Order: sequence, then C-alpha cells, then structure tokens
Amino acid sequence: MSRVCKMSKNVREVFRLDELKDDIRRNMVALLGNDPRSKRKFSYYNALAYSVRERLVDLWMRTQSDYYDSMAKRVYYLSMEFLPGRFLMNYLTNMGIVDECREIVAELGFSLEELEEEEWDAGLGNGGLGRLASCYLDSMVSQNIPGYGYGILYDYGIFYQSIVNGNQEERCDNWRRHGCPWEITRLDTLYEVKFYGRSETYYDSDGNVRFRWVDTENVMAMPCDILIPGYGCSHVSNMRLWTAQSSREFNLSDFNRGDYIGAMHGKVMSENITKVLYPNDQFLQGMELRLKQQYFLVSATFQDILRRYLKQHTSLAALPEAVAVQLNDTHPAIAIPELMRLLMDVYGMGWDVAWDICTRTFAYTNHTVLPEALETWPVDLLGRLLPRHMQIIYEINRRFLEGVAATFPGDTERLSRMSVIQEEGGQRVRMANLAIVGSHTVNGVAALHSNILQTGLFRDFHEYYPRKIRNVTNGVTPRRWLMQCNPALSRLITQSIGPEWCCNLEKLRELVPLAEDSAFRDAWARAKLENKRLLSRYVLRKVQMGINPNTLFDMQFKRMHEYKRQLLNVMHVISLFNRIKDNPSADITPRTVLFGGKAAPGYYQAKLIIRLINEVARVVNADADVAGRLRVAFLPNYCISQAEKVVPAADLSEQISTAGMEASGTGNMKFALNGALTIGTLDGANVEIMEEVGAENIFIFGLKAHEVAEKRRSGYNPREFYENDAELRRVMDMIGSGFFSPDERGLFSPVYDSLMHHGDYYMLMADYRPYMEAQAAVDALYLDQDQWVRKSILNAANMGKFSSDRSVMEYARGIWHVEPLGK
Ligand code: NBY
Repeated sequence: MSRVCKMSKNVREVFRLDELKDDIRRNMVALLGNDPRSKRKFSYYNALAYSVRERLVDLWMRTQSDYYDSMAKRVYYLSMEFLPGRFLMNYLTNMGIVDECREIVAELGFSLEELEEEEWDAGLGNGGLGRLASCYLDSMVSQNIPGYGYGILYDYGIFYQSIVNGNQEERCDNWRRHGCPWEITRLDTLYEVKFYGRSETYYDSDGNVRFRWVDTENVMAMPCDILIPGYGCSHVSNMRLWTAQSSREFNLSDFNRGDYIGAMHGKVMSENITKVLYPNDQFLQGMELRLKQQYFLVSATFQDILRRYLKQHTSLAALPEAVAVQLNDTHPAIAIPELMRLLMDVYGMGWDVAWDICTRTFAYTNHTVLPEALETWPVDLLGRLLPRHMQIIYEINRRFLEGVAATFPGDTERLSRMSVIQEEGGQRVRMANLAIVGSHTVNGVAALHSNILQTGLFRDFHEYYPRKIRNVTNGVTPRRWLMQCNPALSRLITQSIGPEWCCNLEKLRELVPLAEDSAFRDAWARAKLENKRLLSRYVLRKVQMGINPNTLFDMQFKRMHEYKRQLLNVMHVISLFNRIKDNPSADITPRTVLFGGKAAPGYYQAKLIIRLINEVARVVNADADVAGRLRVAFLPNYCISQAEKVVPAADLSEQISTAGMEASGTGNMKFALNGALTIGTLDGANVEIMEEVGAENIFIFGLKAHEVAEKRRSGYNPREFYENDAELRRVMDMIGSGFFSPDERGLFSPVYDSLMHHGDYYMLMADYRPYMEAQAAVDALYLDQDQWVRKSILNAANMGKFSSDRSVMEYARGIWHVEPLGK
C-alpha cells in the first residue's frame, strides 16, 4: 500500500504524463503511419495504447530483474483460457492515471470512453474459469507474488453471438484482425513441440535402459507477452501466450520427393493448433486437435520454465523450491507426464527422484463436478499423439494402484474406481485422477464444492490422501469489478471511507454504519440509478428497446446451461405475465428482466432456451396490459466489456443453479459487490455470500444440495408438482402448447418434455414454488426503497472476503509456499 500511495503522488513524473500527448501524436505517425490530423478514433485508441504500454515496459523489466536477483520462487498459472477483456482502462486504472488521461484525450478532441469502445475484447476463454485466471493474475502481481499466466494465443476467441429471429448465431471472433497493441511478440524465441512418432529404448553409456521419443512431427511455439500491471504498478508481470508456427524442416521427406505443395500443406496444418478456442464449457469433445492444443501449451511452457530455472540453478533437484505450477482444471494436466519425461529422458533422473519433484511441483484446481465435463482421453488417441506420455501414464498408474492395493487389500472395486485408466467402454485416461495423483494439493473453488469433492466425486482419493483435497473459495478483482466498471459507486465509497478498499476489500465493512445514514443512502441510490441509466442507453443501442431505469433490474448473465436454470427464471416471467393478464389493474412491482449468455454451438437445449427467452420477450413486450410493468430482453454477445456495463446496473442478481452443481460462481460475487441483492439457491459460493451478508439480506430458496441428492436416490417425480400447482401447470402448458411459438406449435416441446417426460434432471419443477415465493419477497422489498437500498449497501459492504487478493494469498501461503516480494 505504501508504494501505491507514493506512486500516485508523483504519478505525473513516473509516467511522464506531460509527454503523453506528444507521444500519442508521435506513435500515430511512427508506429501507425497515420496523419495525426485525422480524427479516426481507432487510430487514436491505438496510439494511446502504445503510448501507455511503453510506459510500463521499464517497470516490467525492473520487476523481472527483481524476481531474478532475489531468486524468488515463481508461480506458473497454466490455463487453456484467459478472459482479460479490454486492457486500456485496466492499465490506466492500475497506473492510477484515469483522470489525467481523460484530460489529455479531451485535449485531442476525444472522450476516453469513446476510445475505450474501440478496443476488441480479448475473449480467449469461455466463462468463469477463464475470467478467474485473469482475476488471479491481477491479484498476484498487485500483491507482489511473482507469478505468470501461461496460455494460448488463439487467433479466434470465443465466438461472437448474434441473435437472428430469436436464435443464437455464431460468428467468428477475428479479434486481432486490426492488430493488438498490447502484444509483445518474441519473434526470436521458438521452442520445438513434438507430436506422434514412437518411444524407443536404448542403453546409455552406463548400460541403463533409457527411452527416447523419435520420428516425431514438430511444430514451433512462439511466445507473445501481454503485460499485466499490478495496482499502483510497483510490479508489472505478464501473461505469455503461445502461437503455433510451422517448423522449417516439417516433412522433409516430402520436400525431398519434390512434393513442395504437400510439404507446405503440412506446414500450414501445423499452424492450425492455435487457430481457435473450443467454445464448450462443461462439456468435453474428445477432439485430437484439442489434445494437441493442451500438449502444445504444456510443452512450450515447460521448456520456458526450465530455461528460466536453469539460468540460476545447476540441478533440477530444487525445482519444487523454486517453481509452483497451478493447473487450471485438468486441461493442462498432461504437464504431469511431460515433466516426468523431461526429468527422466532428457535430464537422466530415475523414476523415484523425478516423481518426487513432480508431485511437489504441481497443484490442481477442480472447477466442476458435472460428469460430462470431466476429461477423459481414449488411450488410442493419447498413445498415438503422445506415445511416450502414454507409457509414463501407465507406469504412474501401476505404481499408484500398487499403493492403493496395499492400503485397501482386496478392494478391487475401489481400484477400478481410482485407476487413472478407465477400462469399461474402451480404455480411456481419466485426467482428473491423473491430476490428483500427480499433485500435492487439489482444491475446489467454494466451501460447498470442496466438500462435495471430498465426500462425493473424489471420496476414494480423500480417503487415501486425507490432506490433499482442500478449499480455496474463488474471488474477483475489485480493481476491474468495482473501481473500473463502477466509477459512480467507487467515487462515493472512496469519499466515505477513503481509497484503501481497492487493495484491502475488507475495508468495505466501514460502509456498514453508513447504511443507517439517509444522506448516504440517497447518494448510493443516485449512483445505482446513474448506472441503470447508462445501461438503458446501451440496451437501446444494442437491441433498440427502451427500458425504464426506475424499474427493478433483474439480471441473469452467465453461460447458457440447463443446470444454471435460465428456464426457471423464464417460468417466473411467464407467471408474472399471466398474473398481469388476469388482473390488469393489480399493483405489481415493475420489473425489467435481462438475460445474456452464450450457448455452446452444439448444445441444442441451451440454444432452444435462448429462443424461448426471445419469444417470451416478444409476447410480453408487445402486450399493452403489461406495458410499464414487465419487460424482457436478451442482450446478445455477453462478454467482459458487456459485463462491465451490466453488473453495476443490477438490482437483483439471479444465481439459481440446482444445488450442488455450480462449483462456485463468480458473477454472484461481482453483482453483490456492486450492490445487487442476490436471489439464489444454496449452491457454490452463494452459501458463503449468505454467511457474509447475512440471511436477512439475501433471497435464498429451494432444495439444498443434500436434498437434491436424496431426491435423486429416492425417486423424483416432477409431475407431482405439475398436478398440484395450477400456476405451474399453466406455465408448462403454455410452453408445451406453442403459446410463444404460434407459427411452430411444437417448437418448445423439447423444453416441456425435458421437465415433464425426461425426469427434470435439474429439478426446476420442485424449486418453482419456492422460487416464486422468494421473488414475491423481492417485489415486496423493492417497494420499500429505503430498506432495499440499506440491504444493497450491506451487500457491498460485506463482500470483502470475495476479493481475489484473498484467494491468491490463500494459494500463496497454503499451496504455493511463496511470500509476497519485498514485504
Ligand atoms: O469455473 C466455472 C464453474 O462453472 C464456476 O462455478 C466457477 O465459478 C468458475 C471458476 O472457478 N467453470 C468453467 O467456467 N468452465 C469452463 O469454462 C470450461 C471450459 C472448457 C472446458 C470445460 C469447462 N472444456 O472441457 O473444454
């Protein structure tokens, strides 16, 4: 904190703000080849971006030599996904120069906001898992934890979603088409990544049997760095993203046979590895290209890690003292056999020494218990692409099962459950089992989820390794998710309790007494209203629909998935519609219900629910009786920059997943931090949010995780709810009979059938009535604005725990065993 404060005092000097305007003009000419007299916003955005970036390069190099000189233990956060969103405002915020920059940009004839809008989101992830990785990078560097993010520079990020006739359509996200000023490409650093070939045995000079991986097809990995400035910029780190380049000697034999085009084809194909992000969340598609992407990340990253390590060490024996590797889910778990291969085949170690180093280096974070999301790879596929790794995995498993068998003699069922190789239905490698066996620590992402891991999904492992599976509750960075996205509320908070909250979110507790101060409540309500006005303008621009900022803004923004139950929300909307139609003069709380979220392109049911939302919106918004009381909209292309507009404007945050299925959720944290009240189930981190804000300040409803499990065991009958609840029956019949799809009556039958005929796996029918009652309590409270605003303040005030600074420090102390540098 002291360095932060010092920096902000002389920020003009440190960042040479007096020269910024000239630098922008200079970069317009020198870097972009543009005439500075042109008024193109995009050129000015770029020139500003380069001028901001160049101010950080020095600090970055200084940070790196700090790490080097102190021989600090480094943390490597390996993730197939990062969702940083836009960089410009994040850099300015963390540099503490937003206001200064606004003035300078104004002198050039622009508003900072309009230049901000010129930037494309870096959408290199699907959802929560990728965004968490980006929040953690911000928190690591802000707290002087020496860490790096390692990932893939996809040419095409998460698809751009548009809505055409109510349906989701996907367009490719060519986010770097116009260049990306934040990237620092290392054209001179290339690592070779091998695929295919075979594992060969030979004898070394001492007569020992050794293995080498030969006849491979090679692809080159080139790094591209994006700087990650910490808050106050006392440290600047980077994420290193890999891009695939064909190797020059690719398919030499084809060249030699004179097949020039054939050889070129191979070169071009090899560059496909980093072309596109797989757009699935919570679902595994066992594609060879995906496994190639995973190994590509892992192989290039470990060459880089070992190169850096060996600059300062002569032996790899001390690797776990100098390096901590966090696996963001199992997607990079092939790193475990890869490190074994490097230690044994390249550096000549024996198995036991190598295994000890390996298991002291890795830790694994699990983000899901959904069976369809647990990675398994066919042994055939893995063995063909990575033959030496397959051998090593078999050996890891053989030794592991020997240990289990010794502890639980005769328990063959247990052995087959715990085996890294799944035998039934064709041999497959269970990546979660591999990750648990090869890591020293495994963590879930919220208390409830970690508990489910210990007692459910990973129960056998918890019995075998009683201290391995732990919890680290997720968090979000208050820099982006309050300070940057919500200037109105941030200003008010800083005026009232000072600026320290953004690096010490627990400080928000000082707002608690202010909830009783009516002048403060008025100011709070004004800030929220201002945000709602801004969002209304955005909605008008995006979907040509006017919404009234004085209505209750009810929001559900997240990936579309049946377990997240957007459909339950729709069922509430339809019920409200019916109530208004039945009694047009009824006194009801006016609501605007907004949805946003992408469906995986192959997920039929999720796409149908998007269509349903849009058809319900069409009917509701066109109805004269309903006008002014209920409006519904689906905002296309939910992404980080849209979230920054949506989150600050929410009154009500919908967190209504089937209990036991949402590992944590992080949207729930962002909304509450910005003063939204939560309506939710006791799932994921909602449980802890309730503990923090108090049961009286949150709307909890529905089955609990253990009740869901019991109902599944004892036989759940959704029809019972249909038969006993007339209002529910009417809603279901409207969906099933084509009320919302008059031109295609059977359109929504699959939605109806999933609840009525296919067992309602996510138990919407059971939770409908409790949800309706919780929503009625929301309506009643909203009519009492004074009480509502009080609770809104208390929500934000009690969110200190959910800062990613806290999460990262828990990882640092409990898992990585690193201390902040210079403290
Ligand atoms: O990770 C999410 C969880 O659903 C959420 O509850 C949690 O808060 C968040 C951060 O811990 N998981 C998630 O976002 N998962 C993915 O995006 C994802 C992406 C790809 C694949 C699987 C899951 N994949 O198999 O390719």
